[in-house]
Amino acid sequence: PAPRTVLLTGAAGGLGTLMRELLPAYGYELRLLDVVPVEGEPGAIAADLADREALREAVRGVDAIIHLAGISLEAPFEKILRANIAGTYNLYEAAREEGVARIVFASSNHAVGFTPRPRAEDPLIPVDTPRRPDTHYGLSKCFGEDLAQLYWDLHGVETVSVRIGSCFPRPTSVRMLSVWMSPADCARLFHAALTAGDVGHTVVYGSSANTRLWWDLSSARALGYEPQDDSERYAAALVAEQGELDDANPDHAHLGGHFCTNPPQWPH
Ligand code: NAI
Ligand code: 15L
Repeated sequence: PAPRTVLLTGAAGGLGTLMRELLPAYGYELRLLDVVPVEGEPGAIAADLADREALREAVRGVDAIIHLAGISLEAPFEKILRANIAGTYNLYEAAREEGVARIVFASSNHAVGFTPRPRAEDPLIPVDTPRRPDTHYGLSKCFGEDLAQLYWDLHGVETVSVRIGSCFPRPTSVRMLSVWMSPADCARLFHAALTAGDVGHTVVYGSSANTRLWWDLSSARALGYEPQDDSERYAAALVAEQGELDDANPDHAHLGGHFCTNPPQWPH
């Protein structure tokens, strides 16, 4: 049966806020969790991913989990270890103990961030390209994908790991023209990931059907995902402002962009 009750971790964050708005239209009842208060949602669970008891209670009775909580930029290893590595482990343990069937894991393009950016005529980057994390942050997403594989093989907990490109209301850089996922397409992809049959552990890239796409969306499409958006309608304005990607600019050399050279730091 299709999942109805879904725990959304990281509900206070940028993506969590967008998904809180968009996912209920698909018929989901969302249970919200974040370490900080979720604006306008007094019923949200305030819990840290370090708190195993709280996680166990939070996942009890849900059909599935969308796991967005964690540090979403670069940070000292100790912080990444606590929030993203141990925190994701704690969530998977809670899911296993409580019999939750499926998790949608917010992985990131930064798990493969040091992959060279494909140039014109190069093939799209396949989903089984070797991991090349660009940061401690990207490394934690590699861990999450491997954890998901282990929990499928060993415990039968299913996961779709979504290597999200850039999911924001609109693209704000020329790089983002290649990796952007519109919020509406993200909701479509999460819905496909929650409802497709027999996913085991499936890794997909998460983006819209961008004209300038760098990676292969076929594993996402195989889940039933049909992206409706294309960043190209923002291209003229962004290129006029920033110029085309430059082969001589190290910030433009890899999928991970500036994360490979000067990664943005988690402010907290
Ligand atoms: P965000 O930084 O806006 O939101 C993350 C949320 O997680 C925050 O509300 C924060 O309070 C919460 N959080 C952090 N540590 C926690 C802990 N120890 N316990 C409980 N909650 C904790 O990030 P955003 O953009 O919403 O991203 C959501 C997820 O998607 C993240 O896992 C991120 O790595 C991933 N992602 C997002 C992309 C994007 O374009 N927005 C791209 C690739 C991956
Ligand atoms: C990510 O993984 C970050 O969480 C997000 O804030 C963006 O920076 C995105 O990657 C990106 O690559 O643009």
